[in-house]
Amino acid sequence: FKNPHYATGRTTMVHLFEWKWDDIAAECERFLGPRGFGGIQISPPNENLVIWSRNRPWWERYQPMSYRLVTRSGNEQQFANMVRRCNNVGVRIYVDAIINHMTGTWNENVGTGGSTANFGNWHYPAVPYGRNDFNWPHCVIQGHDYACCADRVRNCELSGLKDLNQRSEHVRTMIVNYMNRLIDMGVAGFRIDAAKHMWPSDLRVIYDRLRNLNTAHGFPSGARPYIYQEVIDLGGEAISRNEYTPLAAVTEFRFGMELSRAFTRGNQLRWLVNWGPQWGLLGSGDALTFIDNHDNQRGHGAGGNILTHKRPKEYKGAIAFMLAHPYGKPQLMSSFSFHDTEAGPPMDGSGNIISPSINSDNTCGNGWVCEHRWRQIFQMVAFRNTVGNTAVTNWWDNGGNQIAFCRGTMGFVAFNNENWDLNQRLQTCLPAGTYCDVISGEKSGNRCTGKSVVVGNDGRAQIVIGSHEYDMVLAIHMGHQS
Ligand code: ARE
Ligand code: CA
Repeated sequence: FKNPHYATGRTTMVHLFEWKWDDIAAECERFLGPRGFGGIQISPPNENLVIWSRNRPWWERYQPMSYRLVTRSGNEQQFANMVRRCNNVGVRIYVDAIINHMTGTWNENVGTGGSTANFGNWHYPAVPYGRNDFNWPHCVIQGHDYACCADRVRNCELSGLKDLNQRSEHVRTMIVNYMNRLIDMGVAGFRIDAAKHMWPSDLRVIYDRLRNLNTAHGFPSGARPYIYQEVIDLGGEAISRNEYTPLAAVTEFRFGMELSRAFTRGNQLRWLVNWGPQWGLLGSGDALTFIDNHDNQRGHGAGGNILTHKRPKEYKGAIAFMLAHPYGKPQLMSSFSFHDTEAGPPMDGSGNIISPSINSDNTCGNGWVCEHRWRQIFQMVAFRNTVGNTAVTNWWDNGGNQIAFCRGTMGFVAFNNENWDLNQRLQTCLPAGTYCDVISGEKSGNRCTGKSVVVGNDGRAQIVIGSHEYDMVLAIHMGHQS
């Protein structure tokens, strides 16, 4: 369950938060496929409670009403069409699976597919689930439970969301049927929402019953779905991420926390010389890595001082480090812009999501940030694809916040997070020639629109990153020789 089954040479996925299926299909064909992205995490595809009393917040999608594939993102046919079109251009789909709970109790009780529930009776006829499918006695997780009481974290409600009992054979069957239906439609794996709130022994039963990936969608025979479990473990928890790594991969929340700290000068970049398990991070193969996610970019979940698109220079620095360094399996966040942390995606008066528009410079409009279309970000995806499994070599630092390293003989990257310029002759490990920096520009014909870096016969080059430049990174690789 730890292999994403990306198409050959691809390494990175992006979370297209709240995108519609038709728009994702188009994005696969016009951008993600050609640019070498490996996959997409999509918002939950199953029917959710419609919450007009909060003006359709983004979090209504974490309130399952049934496993019917009808949401604001589209219906079942649109979903199937998206998966097929994305797989056709080598981009995999990973589903955000909410299997810990059903909706909380609200005055409104109609789902995005028209299903209803009787909350007082724990009755969800469209699945169907009834009273016996939930954990008893009824209780709600309190803040201090996270530090003391694993059983309460797993058997009580997460903020009032009705807590399913995954030991129930009926619950297991409904969940497995839902996930297998998606596998048959061609998805490559799942994010397991709120995995911490379920017993590992129950999750193991569920995972073991999943079918192999669908060979008609280009997966090798016998391929198991990629599973990454959402377990927030920043330390001091009754439940450890290590309880889940024997099952499948885990979201490594310490990764974004530490890199956010380093790139906001809370820690010197030079300490990243031994980035990885020596920092207390999970083993590389166990970790789904990211800077921000849909929760902590808006102060939900573990919160903290996480870098987001709202601090672009530091954010692009942290993202570039994530993509340049071999540790983990990286996931990019692609957001809609927001001020109100509860606000849903751009929508019209009827609650329909408004599609992103594509500007002439390839960035997005209509309220969509589309970090994945920022040149400094998508070109580092190509960097990661190009350098492959090569090792970090020739680490250099100035004893502070200027660092540089090679990836084998395939790529070289430098960072300047000081108040003064970086201007050094450094070993790039690349063959002699002229390379286009993929951060300040790109290769156009056989010239560079940004900086050119001239590598001499000794592999060295003069590397310049001014402290007032737009970006703090310079990156060159074998794919961008001019
Ligand atoms: C909403 C309302 C609530 C209301 C509830 C029920 O905000 O006021 O009571 O509905 O009607 C998202 C939102 C929630 C939202 C929920 C359902 O973030 O605000 O509740 O959708 O609509 C814990 C969990 C972790 C979880 C985070 C948010 O461990 O699994 O909280 N993250 C996932 C998703 C979220 C989603 C859910 C789970 C629910 O990514 O987007 O919630 O499906 C410590 C602990 C962490 C804990 C954290 C915060 O750091 O270590 O484990 O995270 O505190 O409590
Ligand atoms: Ca639970």
